[in-house]
Amino acid sequence: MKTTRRHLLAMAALGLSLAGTASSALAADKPLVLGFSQVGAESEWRTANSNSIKDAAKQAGITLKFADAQQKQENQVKAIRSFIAQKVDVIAFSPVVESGWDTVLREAKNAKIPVILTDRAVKVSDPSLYVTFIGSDFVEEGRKAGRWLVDWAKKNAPTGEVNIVELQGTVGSAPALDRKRGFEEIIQAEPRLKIVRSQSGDFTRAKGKEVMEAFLKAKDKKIHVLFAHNDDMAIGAIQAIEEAGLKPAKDIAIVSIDGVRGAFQAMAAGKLNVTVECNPMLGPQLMQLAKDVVAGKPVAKRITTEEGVFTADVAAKELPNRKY
Ligand code: GZL
Repeated sequence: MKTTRRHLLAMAALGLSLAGTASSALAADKPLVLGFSQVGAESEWRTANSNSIKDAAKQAGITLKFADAQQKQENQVKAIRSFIAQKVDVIAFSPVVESGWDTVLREAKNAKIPVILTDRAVKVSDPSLYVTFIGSDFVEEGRKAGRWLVDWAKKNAPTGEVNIVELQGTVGSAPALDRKRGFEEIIQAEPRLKIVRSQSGDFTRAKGKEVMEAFLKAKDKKIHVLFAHNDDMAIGAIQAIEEAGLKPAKDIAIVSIDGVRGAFQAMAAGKLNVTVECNPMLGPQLMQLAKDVVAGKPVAKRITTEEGVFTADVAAKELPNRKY
């Protein structure tokens, strides 16, 4: 059969279009590249959060570019700019503080790279600068801590002043601002419950111990309760309380937040009264969100995680079940 020139051209065009489809299909099959800027490695919670993200990326077949900012905002800005230069498919980050992100997020938007917030929120002038925020409700975590303390005071200090010292998280961070807000919202109903000293321990054990030592040295007010914005600072404070010759959870009641393994061990040892859970295992949800966002699927603007409250009496039983 004589093959006309037109026929050959048609076959060539068909071949090209198939190759084109094939190459775009191959392109579609190339692993999604996610650039992730992590706050740092300041606490047990953060370590569990990072492990969850790394493990989930492997499971999901996603190429993860992971940058540890050592709790410095300028390092996160640098990392995000690097991800933009590398033309990653999607950027995610846990912002160390709430403000100062508009410029770099606008650069990502101009580069048409979607941004997912995990763990902590940002305050920006234009909410379209990020696609979605997945993380805990820190105000509610603060309320839960406050509700536990109001109940504890009714049973253990039914009359008189209850002096509280507070170890705040990183200055300017969403968890520090919101946990304080939620806690104060609840305790204000009980004027006897007073925060007499409050200072940042930057979410670390070392700083938590150092600030608690200073609180204990002050001696101007008897300390009845410690409210710590995370378990690592509470564990550092427990060391300071013991070194001062006092019994943690007995001479000074301690309410904390995160629910890390170290907190369960402290509760089982009778040194911590309660921890409010803050779930760091965001990895699997983040990877699904990254795929959905890149595929152009609609995603909720705000996704919160379900969390509980764990008191010392259940710690030993619960410890084997803890995933972080
Ligand atoms: C909370 C997270 C906080 C933890 C701390 O989601 O941002 O940062 O409570 C961690 O342990 O350092």
